[in-house]
Amino acid sequence: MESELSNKPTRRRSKKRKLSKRRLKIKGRKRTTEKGISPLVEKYWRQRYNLFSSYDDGIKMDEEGWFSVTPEEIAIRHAERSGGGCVIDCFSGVGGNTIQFAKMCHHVVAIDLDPHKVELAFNNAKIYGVEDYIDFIIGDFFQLASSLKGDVAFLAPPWGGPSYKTIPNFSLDLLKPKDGYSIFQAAQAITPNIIMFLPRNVDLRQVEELSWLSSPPLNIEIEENYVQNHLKGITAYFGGTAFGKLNL
Ligand code: MGP
Ligand code: SAH
Repeated sequence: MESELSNKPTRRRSKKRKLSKRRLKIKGRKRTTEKGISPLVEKYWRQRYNLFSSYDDGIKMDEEGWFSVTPEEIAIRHAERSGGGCVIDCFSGVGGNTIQFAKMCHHVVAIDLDPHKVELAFNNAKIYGVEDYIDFIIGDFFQLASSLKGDVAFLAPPWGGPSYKTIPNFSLDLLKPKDGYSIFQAAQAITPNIIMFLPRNVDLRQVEELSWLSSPPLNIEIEENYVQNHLKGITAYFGGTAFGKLNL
């Protein structure tokens, strides 16, 4: 009876506990603002080691990079499926995918419209010691596509920001900077071996329709990508990348 009583928090004690919990929360928030982490980014910063296992070695990000980078485990999966040849990373961002392709493939061409992203990707590739396997290009994928050669084209375009998930059935028309059909068609100028990383709420019927843009239709395989049991995105593998590793 005595011990039961002593384990029971008195009103005063539980108030104290609540206060110290709140203090801890504020402390955590202070730490993230001190690091220049905006409230939008905080959630992704907490997942930083899932995004880059070598985060502490000097990885650099910007806001769009934080919410767009492909988690490392998924980027490894994409690289394993790419067959080891030359990969064109058409929207390379801060380099999450580019780095893993460079670790496993002969060569990578990494394209981004934003010069700052290319700087960040170069820094991040150096952290992983793979910068020599990558050609970094500041440019518009749509202008460059017809002059590019590669075994695989990798597409992880902007999804319109973190609010993408509020849409019940995400249409390919919502991809940026052009709709999914235009992005896919531009990639087909390079190769039919296309890997596309898409929102988990994407309209899968539309994704299948992309394979019909070719005659005969391309093989297609759709994969769900989880990190720690949390569905992060969908990958569509087309052409030779469907159903296993690409044979070169
Ligand atoms: P999320 O859904 O914003 O995060 O992004 P999370 O932690 O799953 O959110 P929760 O609220 O559901 O718990 C999940 C993953 O999608 C990110 O880690 C990125 O890899 C990818 N992603 C998100 N956005 C907004 C983009 C984007 O615009 N472009 C690309 N290429 N990938 C994105
Ligand atoms: N897979 C990347 C994230 C890509 S986010 C990673 O893991 O880090 C999408 C990127 O597309 C953004 O960095 C954005 O700057 C870039 N982008 C937008 N329009 C583009 C265009 N027309 N050509 C090339 N890159 C573009």
